[in-house]
Formats: sequence, structure tokens, C-alpha cells
Amino acid sequence: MSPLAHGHVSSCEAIELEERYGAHNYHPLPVVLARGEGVHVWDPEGRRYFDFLSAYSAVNQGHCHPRIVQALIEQARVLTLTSRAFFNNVLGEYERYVTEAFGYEMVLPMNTGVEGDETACKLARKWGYMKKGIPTDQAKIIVCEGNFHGRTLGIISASTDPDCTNGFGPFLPGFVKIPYNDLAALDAAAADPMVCAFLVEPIQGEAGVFVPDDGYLTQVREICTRHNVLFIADEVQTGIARTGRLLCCDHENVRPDVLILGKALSGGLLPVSAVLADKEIMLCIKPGEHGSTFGGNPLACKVAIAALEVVKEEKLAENAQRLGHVFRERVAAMGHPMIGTVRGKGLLNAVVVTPQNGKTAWDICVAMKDNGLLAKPTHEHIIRFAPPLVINDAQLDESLAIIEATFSQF
Ligand code: IF1
Repeated sequence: MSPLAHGHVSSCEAIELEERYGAHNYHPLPVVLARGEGVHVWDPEGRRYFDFLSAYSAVNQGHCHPRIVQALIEQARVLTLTSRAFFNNVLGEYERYVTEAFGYEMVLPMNTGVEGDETACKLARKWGYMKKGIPTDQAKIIVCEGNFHGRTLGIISASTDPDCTNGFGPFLPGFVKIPYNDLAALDAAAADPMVCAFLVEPIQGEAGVFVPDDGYLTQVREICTRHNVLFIADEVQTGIARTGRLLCCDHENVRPDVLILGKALSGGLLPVSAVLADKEIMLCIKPGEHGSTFGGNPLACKVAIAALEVVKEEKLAENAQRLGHVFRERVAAMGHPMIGTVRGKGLLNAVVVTPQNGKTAWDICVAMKDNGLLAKPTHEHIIRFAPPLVINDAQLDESLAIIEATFSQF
């Protein structure tokens, strides 16, 4: 029988099938993945790679973590989905676990990261009308230039990236765009009494791992409090230990009013996102005003509890903090002319590549792939390096050797 029948397609066949039957909404690196375990992935021919993208920080716990897989299997045999039309015996346990883990009174469970952002914006608007007295349909949300919060029509209305917006208008009104890492601009914009919230990534991932100035988040907190504006932190990518603390906001001991989580909240096993806030905000959404078929399903809840337990018990934030310093120091010391700025926090890092002889970040990534390490450029000349947080010293050493050897080929 054809290998296709068993799903054991070769790399070439897999690419041909995606090319022929799949929407062309991505430009993947020319590699096909068939298995993942920890920091490694394998292609159908058995070649092994270090995964330095981690599915955009969704597999912080490593691919197919056995503890999380076990939780999935056990619950999948019992009850996977009830919808919220009924109570179930897992959701409340998860809601208590996740609210205590992050220090909020309530959680609204969703699925994808962008649903978390959309939910947070709807919640902020509701709060603006019900608690801040903003006239109906006049609420504004401040966002930052260079942001990435997802791909829905609502959220791309906040985007300043032509690749995210061109050809998809008209857009949702009510987003005010200011420069990232610009406190004066935030202070001025937040003075508008129609503003209900400031939605910001503690580090701008997609933009190229832009780390704001030390103290930025502390000042954001102060400005939002002073203007009675909700501080919404999109920690979909920076959260769950990625930057060396459970939350990126924890580096400055800052507490957002609304916290958005996604990606590694499930360890990459299935889509799980969450919006956390205290009662005074969360109860502005009344029964029947928001939800989703899969939001808070028992399977996702059990998986998320296991995923968070792994983060805590395996001390992934501490590991990310320690090895992130090693990564940045070792790459910066490589001294290759194509290696420009090296920046990041924890194990969310990026290298700005200086093109040389017509060779770009993409060429570096293809060569690294051939040498056994997967990473992908973002925005032309920036390579994001974000391995699973379970990576150990020996694996990081081996990965750094691959990176150095690859650059030396150019
Ligand atoms: C793609 C980027 C990363 C996110 C933040 C919300 C979401 C994301 C800070 C939405 C999602 C993903 C989406 C994926 C690639 C990846 C990405 F390059 F697009 F921007 F990570 F940087 N907030 N980011 O980073 O979460 O709905 O996807 O679950 O769309 O290509 P989602």
C-alpha cells in the first residue's frame, strides 16, 4: 500500500502534498518534521534537529513531554468536551489552579492566543463602559507600533505591519497606536478619558525580540493606574517561563490588570489560552456575552495543569534565565561579521544578521538546518532563537557549536 495511506510520507511527498492541497499562507523552511521529543525533532528520514523555534514558544516544556502526554491520554479516555452549557468536574479545579498560579481572582478560558487577545479587548471595553463611564461605543485601546497579537480581523486592526493588514480592511475602530518603549507617548495617549486599556507585549516577539528599557513595565503600571486605564499584558509568547521568570512582567514585579496566556500554557499539545483578571473586571462580562465551544474543555484543563506543573517542578524559568545568559554571551563572542546585535531575555533571544555577499538570515537558517538546528528569520534580517526551556548545558553547547560553525561557512 502507498506510504501515503499510512501517513509515513517522505519529506518530498509531504512538501508536495502541502503545496498542492494546503493554503499557501506560510513560507516554511525546507524541512519536514515527523517526530519530536524534548529539544529535538526528526524528519521522516530520521535526521535529527535541535528545535530553536519551539513552535513559537508553545513547546517550552519540550516536545511531547511525557507527563503532559499522560494527562492528555488519561482525560481523553474519560471526557474531552462538554461545552459550557453544562458544568464539568475539571474546569473549576483548573480555574482554581491557574488563578492561584498567577495570582488573579478569576480566569476566562479560551483556546488560541488571539482569542485571548480578543477576549481581553472585549473585557476592557465592557469595563470601560460599566466602570469607567466611557460613553457607549467610544472606548479606545492603546497599542504599540510593531505589535503582534494574532491574526483575526479585530486584532489586526491594532497592527502596524502591512503583511498582517494589507488587503484585509476595513478595520475595527478604537485602536490608538503609539511607539513601543515610549512612556511619554503612553502618558499622553492614556490621558484621553475614552481610553479603557493599554495592550502591550512585555517583549515584542515577532517584531524581532525587542526588549524595552529596564523599568518600562514599572512606568507602564504607574501611568495606567494614574489614568485609570487597564494594563493588559499579552504574555502569550513571553509567558510560561520563556524569559526566565514565570511571566516576563515578573522581572519588574509588575502586576497587569489583565493577563493573556496561550501557547505553552498547554505545552504545545493542544490550543489553550486564558485571560486572567480580578472580579471587579472579569464580572463585567455577563452570562451569554462571550465564550467558545472548546473554551475550558476538560481535556485542555487537565493538559494545562500538567503543563504548568512541569514548568514549576522542572524549574524551567530558572533554567531559561541561566542558559539565556550563556546563549547571549557565547553568540556575541563569536565575533562573526554577520552577527550584529544579540538581544533577548531568558531563552527568548534574537540575532540581528548583517547581510554579507548577498547572504541573508534566511540563508543562515537554511544552512543551520543542514547542520542540524532549526530557527527561522523574522522580519528579514532577524533570527529568533528560542529552544525548549528543558534544554541542558550539553545540548546548548552542541547547539552553539552548530550556530558558530554555520556562520563560519559564510
Ligand atoms: C503566526 C508571529 C510569534 C503572539 C502574541 C498573540 C498571538 C501570538 C504575542 C496569537 C502568536 C504566533 C502566531 C504564528 C507565528 C507566531 C508569531 F510570528 F506570528 F508573531 F510567535 F511571534 N500574542 N504568535 O506571539 O496566538 O492565535 O497564534 O495562538 O500567526 O504565524 P495564536
